[in-house]
Amino acid sequence: MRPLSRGFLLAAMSAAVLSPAAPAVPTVAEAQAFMEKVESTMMRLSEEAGRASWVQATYITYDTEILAAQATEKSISANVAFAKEAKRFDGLKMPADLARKFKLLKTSFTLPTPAGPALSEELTKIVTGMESVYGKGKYCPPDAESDPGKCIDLQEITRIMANSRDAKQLLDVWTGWRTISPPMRKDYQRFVELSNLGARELGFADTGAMWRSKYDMPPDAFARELDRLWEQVRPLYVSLHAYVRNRLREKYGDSVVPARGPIPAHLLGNPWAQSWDNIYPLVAPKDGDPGYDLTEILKSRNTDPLQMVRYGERFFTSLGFAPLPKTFWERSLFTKPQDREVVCHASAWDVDNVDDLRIKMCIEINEEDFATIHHELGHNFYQRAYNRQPFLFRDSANDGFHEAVGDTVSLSVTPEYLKKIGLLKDVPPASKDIGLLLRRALEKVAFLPFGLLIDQWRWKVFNGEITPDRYNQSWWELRRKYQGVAAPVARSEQDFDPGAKYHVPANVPYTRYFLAHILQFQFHRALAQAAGCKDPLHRCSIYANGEAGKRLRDMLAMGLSRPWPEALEALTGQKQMDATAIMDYFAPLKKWLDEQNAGKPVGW
Ligand code: X8Z
Ligand code: ZN
Repeated sequence: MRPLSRGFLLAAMSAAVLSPAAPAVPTVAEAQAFMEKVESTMMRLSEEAGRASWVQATYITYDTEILAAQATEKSISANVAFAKEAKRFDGLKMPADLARKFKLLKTSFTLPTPAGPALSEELTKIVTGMESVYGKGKYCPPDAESDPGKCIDLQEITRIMANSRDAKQLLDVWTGWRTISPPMRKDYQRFVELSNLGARELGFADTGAMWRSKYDMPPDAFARELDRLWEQVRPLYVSLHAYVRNRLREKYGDSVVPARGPIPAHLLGNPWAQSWDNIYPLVAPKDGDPGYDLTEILKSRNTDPLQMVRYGERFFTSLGFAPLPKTFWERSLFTKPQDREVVCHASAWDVDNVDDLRIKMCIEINEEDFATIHHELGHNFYQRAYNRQPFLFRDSANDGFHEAVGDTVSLSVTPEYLKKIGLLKDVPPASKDIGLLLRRALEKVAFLPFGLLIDQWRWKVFNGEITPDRYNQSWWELRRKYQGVAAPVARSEQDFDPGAKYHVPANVPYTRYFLAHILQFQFHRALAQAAGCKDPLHRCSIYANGEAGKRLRDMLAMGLSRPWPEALEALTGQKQMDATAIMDYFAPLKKWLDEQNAGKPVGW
């Protein structure tokens, strides 16, 4: 992930200076010169902000927060000023590449700072501050009053939510984590006001409208595209939901899990109920369990965090990517430091926009983090693949593509692959496929409605449909509507549950992850085909396949230089995002789930 945004400084003033004569019509040469200045300034300020943000995220203090906010403010404000100045070239006929850069310039940041240093600084400070509050967040149970050592951080809470099967303890940490966010509520409200002010100055109706304008299609058409994709996958989700609800009823009883209603959010193995793979052992098919557990394997071999990352790197080099630079290993943060506060939420960085690649992660030795490492490295290999593009094209085809690359590779972490690299002795037979598919579905299919709803909430917050007095209530309405999940205890407007999810305080758009969960299956299907795999999709691995590697590398190298449907076509032959790939992948599971659900309530 890049730092909050990229920006640039100069030229903010030059166009708007009062001039008595009518301004001269600009030429293409002027537009070219302007864009060169934009790109070089932006690259420099983006690097400056990147370094400050890196230090803030890996060493949260009063000062690093201020320094990061200042550098970010400088970068974004310059970016915004350039976007405003660029208006003077509106209507000028210019070469397609140049015209594309002008278009991208207007949407290349997610935090539109309003004019004037006071408001702009206030806004960046709020966002940096909220991210820090989240990063430092801890749940201090009542007995921690006398002993602050009893406070627990998100890593510990995540571990408990993944492994505990004690409903009382789960409820305690679930509620406990949500004590970190009420203090952000006022800040969030102010952030929305200021960010909207900035978006309006740029000609957008609000910040959400600006976010939706980044997809090479009209923003409304993009929103409809999301609805279309969701309708394609919803039946699969609903089947999974019904099956899981039944198995949880068997485990926790009907006083905890209702027969027909939404599933209480604390029982799904994850602090936000966003992925459910940690409860696989609770819901595993009685005689279809594949019989291996990657977490156990990694732990029994005493795998350390660095070795986990090496596994990820080797997958990419097997596809023909160059190994990660030496500086990656020197500058990344792989484990949680004991002596200072850091933002543990995993991210990938490209600090100089060339090859100063890093990841920042508090790695735990388990299957979930094994997948997350591949996810983060996908960002890094993408970043390096497009580093010869002009600056404004150094990004993914759309943000869903960036999030999909590492996950695509993870879909190739099959039993056959694990055997090849010596982590697994015996590959489970085809009769165990339902177990394999169910485990994947708990990770990927369960995520889909969550991936969608975060921005459904934010878009309505930005456009004013959700007012601050309904922040929390409407959050839970959407959780219920899309996920069929409910808060396990009554919530109120004293709470601010959206703030307990990283991307809300850190202001990272979330629709990208929904798109990625559709795209990664589309990528996987195309690459498996290119690799000549004739097995069912979930048994195909592109590991060490030259043809698939080349297809992937070529697409990544395009960066943002062309509209995303062209990048998609280069990789898959299709111009549309298409959920049939994920539906094909899980088709045998869907059939099995529906058999298990026969005669039982489905839906909520
Ligand atoms: O935030 C992430 C990555 C960094 S881009 C770790 N993800 C989302 C999340 O954790 O909520 C990956 C999946 C969804
Ligand atoms: Zn990511």
